[in-house]
Amino acid sequence: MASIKGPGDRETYDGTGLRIAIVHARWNTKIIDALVSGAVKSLISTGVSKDNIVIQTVPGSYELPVAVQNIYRASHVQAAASSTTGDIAATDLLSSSTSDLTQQATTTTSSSTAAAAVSTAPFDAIIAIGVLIKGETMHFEYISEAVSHGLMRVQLEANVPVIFGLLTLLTEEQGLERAGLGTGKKHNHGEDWGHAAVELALKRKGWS
Ligand code: DLZ
Repeated sequence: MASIKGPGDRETYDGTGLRIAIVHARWNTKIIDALVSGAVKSLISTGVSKDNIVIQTVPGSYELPVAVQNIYRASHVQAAASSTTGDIAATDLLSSSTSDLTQQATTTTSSSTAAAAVSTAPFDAIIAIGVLIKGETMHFEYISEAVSHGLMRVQLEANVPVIFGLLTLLTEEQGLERAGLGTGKKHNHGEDWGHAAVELALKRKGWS
């Protein structure tokens, strides 16, 4: 019998003008890279500008909650500074707070186009991506639970959508399948996370 599991039909959402952060762990890089690419691809497909997608990395999944919390806070600081000076570049966020490891989703846009497209508003949503693979000890259970609770806590306390891109895997093969790299039906969960970020970002604007 075919599986009934899946995200269901979704409406089409217009991500134009949204500013989205992706924070990802570096452990299990092959799977991570595919998931991040999937998320970026789907964000762009909805109209989010490449210049308004900020990517930060952390060593492992355990660091995701504190990184999400800080990048979101820093984006508010940047937005406030920008509204007084009017000319702070998006990348200044990085030096003002979480200074390491950030990159714009693209660096190839011409300067005039980038200047028009880059937003300095606080992030509308943040996608947290990590890949935990069960080993021989209880490590996996502790980190999975801590990160899940941590991300939920951050999104409720900060009132910003934090998309749960944490894969908790029993085998590497499960991860490859979910990143669209497996031998079965190719589906990249990162794409779902990008769409979820846009939908929640827009709905949150409507709720507030
Ligand atoms: C230490 C560790 C291990 C064993 N496995 C993973 C993993 O599968 N996925 C992951 O994202 N991170 C792993 N880590 C690193 C921890 O998340 C964390 O970075 C370190 O314990 C330092 O706090």
